Amino acid sequence: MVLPDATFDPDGPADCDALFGLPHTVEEAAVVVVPVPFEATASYRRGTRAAPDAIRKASGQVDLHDSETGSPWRQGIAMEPIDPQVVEWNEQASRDALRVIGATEAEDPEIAAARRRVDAVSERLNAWVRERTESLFARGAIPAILGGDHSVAFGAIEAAAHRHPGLGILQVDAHCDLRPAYEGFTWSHASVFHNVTTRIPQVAAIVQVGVRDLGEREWERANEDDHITTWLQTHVGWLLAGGSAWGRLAHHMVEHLPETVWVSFDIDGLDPALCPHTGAPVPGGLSWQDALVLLRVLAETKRRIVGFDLCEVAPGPDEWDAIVGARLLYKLAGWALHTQETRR
Ligand SMILES: [Mn+2]
Repeated sequence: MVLPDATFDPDGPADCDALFGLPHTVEEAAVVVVPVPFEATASYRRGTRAAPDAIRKASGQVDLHDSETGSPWRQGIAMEPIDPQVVEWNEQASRDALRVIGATEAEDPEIAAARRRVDAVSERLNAWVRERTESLFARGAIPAILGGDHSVAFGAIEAAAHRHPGLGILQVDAHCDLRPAYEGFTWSHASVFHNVTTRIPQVAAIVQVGVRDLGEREWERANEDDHITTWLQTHVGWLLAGGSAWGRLAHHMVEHLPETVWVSFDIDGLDPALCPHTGAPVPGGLSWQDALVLLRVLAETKRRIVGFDLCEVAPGPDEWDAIVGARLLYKLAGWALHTQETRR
């Protein structure tokens, strides 16, 4: 991919509102970010619907030269405009979901109807995300889904797994997201990997890193299911305290992944100092450097990142969460592009 405008200066200030200040169109870009400002089932704190816009605005500050992945910007990274249909779905389903979450009478038929409406909107959203992802794969682009809450990853993973049967998923997350429905919502953010493992047989392996908040049944489930490898942060912390090195552990972590990988990055997998406004923050988590090492190990062990999602960033009153999100988005795009080249 060559730039349409040879006068573009990657070291100059970003002088436009485009993602990372880049001049590429969505049609030209090798990585296409699909904004999904949807957070209907957010159960604790809201705000992730604002992430795509906030990350785009913060992205102008990201230096385009990356010491690890080179100059990923050259191949083009662009963000699609926010689809007003998604905004409408979010408003509609959030209204219903808040009634359900606040309800004291679980058997109330009106509440049951509201819950069904949330599930129905989530299904339409899943189909929309799947279709967007499929069309990007079809033209050879790398899809990058930008949430919203973690539920938005489902349709994209479905598309990726159909395109690449035997797909592996590297999930960075404070939570397992293995609950069979949460607060009654089939498509809850807390159920996304329950839905992936029960509905997408083409997914061969899930490796969960950063996990430090999970239910009893989730833990049983993670242990029973041969497809799932869960690295508890307590266990990792103990290994580190005993003298293990993070880089070695990262190699063990990716060992269970096949060659073709989707990265599902829930920002709450990181230390909450890096994402203080996310919906369900938990103390502990990966440092910035830990996360970068993990991604690098994934790439250096010859895995190919076919696409990724970044979810649960909530900008909050200052821009910090969005700044971290924008930098992580650039790293993910950089490694995804890098792994296409090294495997070609
Ligand atoms: Mn999650």
